[in-house]
Amino acid sequence: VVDVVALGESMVTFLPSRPGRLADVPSFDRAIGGAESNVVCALAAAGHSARWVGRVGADGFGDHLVEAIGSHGVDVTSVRRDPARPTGVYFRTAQDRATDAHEVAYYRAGSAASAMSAHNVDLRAVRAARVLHLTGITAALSGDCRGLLRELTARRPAADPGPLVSFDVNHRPVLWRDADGPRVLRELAQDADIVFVGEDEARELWGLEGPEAVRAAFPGPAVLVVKQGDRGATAFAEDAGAPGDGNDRERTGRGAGLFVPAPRVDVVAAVGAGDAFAAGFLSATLRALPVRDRLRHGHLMAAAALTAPGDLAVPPTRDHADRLAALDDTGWG
Ligand code: KDG
Repeated sequence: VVDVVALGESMVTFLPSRPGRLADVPSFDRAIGGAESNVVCALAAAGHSARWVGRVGADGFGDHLVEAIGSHGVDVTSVRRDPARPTGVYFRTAQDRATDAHEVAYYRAGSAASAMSAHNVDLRAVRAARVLHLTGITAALSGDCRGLLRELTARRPAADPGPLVSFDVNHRPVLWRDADGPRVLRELAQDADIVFVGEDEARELWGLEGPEAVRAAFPGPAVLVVKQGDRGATAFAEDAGAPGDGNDRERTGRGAGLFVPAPRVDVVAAVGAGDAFAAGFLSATLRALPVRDRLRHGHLMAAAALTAPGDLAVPPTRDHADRLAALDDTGWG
């Protein structure tokens, strides 16, 4: 049993050699992306045992993904190759300094990963973990992928529920070819144990304004984290620490959320920051740290990703992160 398994589509990512519109970028550098594998790569770097489960094509890009993700210390032995479908790829532009915008071009329709289902994925490898991390991106890929996520969230036997299910809503509007996104993502989030959602996503998807409104609409997950951009994040956690363990002060219960500001950083590229945040929060959760520290470790990992051009960044070592997380509030925000 590993600490964390993430299931989802990884893609070869092409990063622009210079800023500008997609139409004008002359060449691209190859990197790797994929929200779920980003999370396990960061967790492996933080010293956790981690596995990525997915499908890639029987092609050179698939070889590259398996090798590159494996080289981060992630177990890739359960990744399946699809001889009939290609590995997904995507291109993006640099983040515009004035507007924060960037362009993304996905080439992933009909990819090997979009054919993932409960019948062609190694479910034993998926369930042999303390935490299973999933995202809403997978739900947008196909009906089969959606069914697989439902299988892993809603259809857990009460007697043997398996790993804690972590779900990052990760709304990617361009990937949704039907209008089901808000409903499907709501159901998946409601059935997960730990949920990450951006304040902006909650507004766009469900018209919910602010962390308290999100919590009221999502009573299901034991832990709900609402990310509030560069300001910080609010966590609602009913299981934060055990009575008498010194964490009582952190226990926020159903009512109140605990807000922790984010450190200020000069953003190079925001892509991947949400994944890094989830990795930091999950790392601290696996170490049974108090909720405040879970949020701080999320922010620290996110800061590393925000200041790197690719989707992945080298996170601080565990010792370094612990020292930074222990700074009092004056060191934050
Ligand atoms: O969160 C970062 C991801 O968005 C990126 O790595 C690519 O998985 C990806 C996607 O679907 O956008």
